[in-house]
Amino acid sequence: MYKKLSTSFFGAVVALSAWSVTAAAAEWRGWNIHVDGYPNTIAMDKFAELVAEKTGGEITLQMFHGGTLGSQPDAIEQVRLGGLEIGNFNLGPIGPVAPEANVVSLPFIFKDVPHMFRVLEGDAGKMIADGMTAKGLVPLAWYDAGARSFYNGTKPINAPADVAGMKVRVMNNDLYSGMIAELGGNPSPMAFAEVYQALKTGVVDGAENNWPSYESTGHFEVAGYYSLSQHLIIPECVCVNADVFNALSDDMKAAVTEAAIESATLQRQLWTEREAASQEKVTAAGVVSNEIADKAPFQAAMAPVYENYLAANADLRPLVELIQATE
Ligand code: GTR
Repeated sequence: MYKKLSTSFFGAVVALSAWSVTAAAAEWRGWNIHVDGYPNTIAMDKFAELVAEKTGGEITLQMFHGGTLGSQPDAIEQVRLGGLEIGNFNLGPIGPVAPEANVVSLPFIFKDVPHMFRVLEGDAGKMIADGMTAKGLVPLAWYDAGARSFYNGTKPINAPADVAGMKVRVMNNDLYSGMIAELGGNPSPMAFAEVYQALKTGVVDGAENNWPSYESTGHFEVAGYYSLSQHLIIPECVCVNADVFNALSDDMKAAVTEAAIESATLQRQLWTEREAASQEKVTAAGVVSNEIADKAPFQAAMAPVYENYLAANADLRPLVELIQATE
């Protein structure tokens, strides 16, 4: 009798806890590499707030900023595998995982930031998003990361010959290593968090990034020449684990997507402001920046980078051409 009672009691407890697991709010963990006050950090906090609000508390998101949960390539793997639910990622380190997404890492593929957003909103954007989704990352919205330019501690860069012999940090992606090699430099793939020290100690001579990251990381303190090559315009995503997203009801999917899109609107406004503020700040601190009058030699030098990408991904030629044909 005692045994029977306790078994059924135990069964009831199991049933009850199973019920409460499904009914309980989902708690997501989110990754972001940037510091407090950075446009992406503010926008991801806003996203967390909107997710809770729009899902009526059914989904809550705890954000971990400043790359505290690991490097970007590791975090991308974590979100793909479900160790983390969501992240704000640059498409640069996603490229090695999803070939369609790697198209945005072809140097000079976009004319400018508005062109990039027009592409993302069209058929090419859908192909990129589908390619990422197939690899376990659903992009809910696109963030702005401006244009990336070269910086170093010794001289302004005006022509590819100025890059020759320079050791330049790049993000983890063979396209970027190829890009530096074609300019005659030595590429050094490295995690974002290590770049300041590497520049300071001369492990690398230079790096490349947009104005806000050049400023927020303090790289401008140790590499005071910023040359506006604008060779890469790479979008960023709010990316969620595909299984987590696909398990949501349609209402919940819509709520989370809406929250991401609203956060992107905020991020893009803040981005424009921060680009100007960062440029002003580093200039006041003594940074010497220069326009590059003739970018054609940089663009011409990238032909082998395109050829290699297309040789490895022949099926993606139409995607490249679609982007190039997009007005
Ligand atoms: C920043 C970007 C980061 C990271 C970083 C880097 O502009 O927002 O996600 O990719 O560049 O250079 O590693």
